Amino acid sequence: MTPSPSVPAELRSLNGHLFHVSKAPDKLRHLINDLSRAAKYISYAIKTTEAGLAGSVNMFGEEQVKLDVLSDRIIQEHLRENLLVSSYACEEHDSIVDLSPDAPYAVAFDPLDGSSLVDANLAIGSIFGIYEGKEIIGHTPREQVAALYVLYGPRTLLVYSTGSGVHEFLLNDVGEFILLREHLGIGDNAKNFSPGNLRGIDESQGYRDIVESWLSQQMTLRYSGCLVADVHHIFSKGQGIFTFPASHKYPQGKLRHAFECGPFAYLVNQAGGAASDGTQEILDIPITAVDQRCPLFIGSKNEVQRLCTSLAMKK
Ligand code: AFP
Repeated sequence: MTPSPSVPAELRSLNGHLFHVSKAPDKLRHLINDLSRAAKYISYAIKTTEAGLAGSVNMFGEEQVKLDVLSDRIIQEHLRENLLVSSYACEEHDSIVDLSPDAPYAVAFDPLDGSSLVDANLAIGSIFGIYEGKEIIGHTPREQVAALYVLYGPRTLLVYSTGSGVHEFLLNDVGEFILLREHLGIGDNAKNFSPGNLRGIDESQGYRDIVESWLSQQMTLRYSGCLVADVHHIFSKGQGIFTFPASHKYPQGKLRHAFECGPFAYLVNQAGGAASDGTQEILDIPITAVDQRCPLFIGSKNEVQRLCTSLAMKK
């Protein structure tokens, strides 16, 4: 839903929206504001550094820190300084990192999803899932108190939910995230499909059948290789399905449960869509390890259901 021009200015800023519309608890609001601040630095770094581009060196001829490592450092610095985070799990570390022991939140994040696309200058993103307390391991994504992602494309967008709808913000020229659309919804039926790991069709007749049915229905193909961009496409069009099944190459799937599948399952669920690993809702799969992976089928409810049925009928 596009906000009417009469929406008061204080409801259009990310902070104002968190406060007045989502009524997020103060500490959660501060944490999300800090994450949005980290995202601004990452957005700037993506535009201004050659790091990650083939053969990139800085003006002194030194090899530059890769953008995914830099993004990780930027987020860590923001998490450390606010004293709101007890621990975090992220793609760049094998185990949980402890911060302030009595702090109210734990954060799972992927600092730069789709980093292999930097060379190609395609859209990339950051993903965050927020839990109350000290632990991430042992929780299910349903227990998140908030999730958000930032999409660094031609424009930088931030999409968040604290459990009362999904809201989209645009980073403007003066460095503020300003409300673009509120209460994003995902319709039950898909017209677009985003099929990851197509190798899976040789190993699962059920996956082959569903992909062939999408082709025969002349559904629209949209696949970029960045989960953030591909699922944002579903939010933006209000329908669609993204798939990434397991296969011989990725026996448990490729996508990480804590920082990719979990936060998106929370957001898509808030928008009326569904997310499954083929047999159960992603929201109910406990997080058992930082590097846990799972298959992901996410988007319009009916299509996710049809896919799960097809997978169950023909292995
Ligand atoms: P990178 O961060 O290594 O680029 O991986 C991105 C990703 O985890 C996710 O964003 C994509 O949906 C998925 O991998 C794409 O995988 P394929 O390149 O195998 O299609």
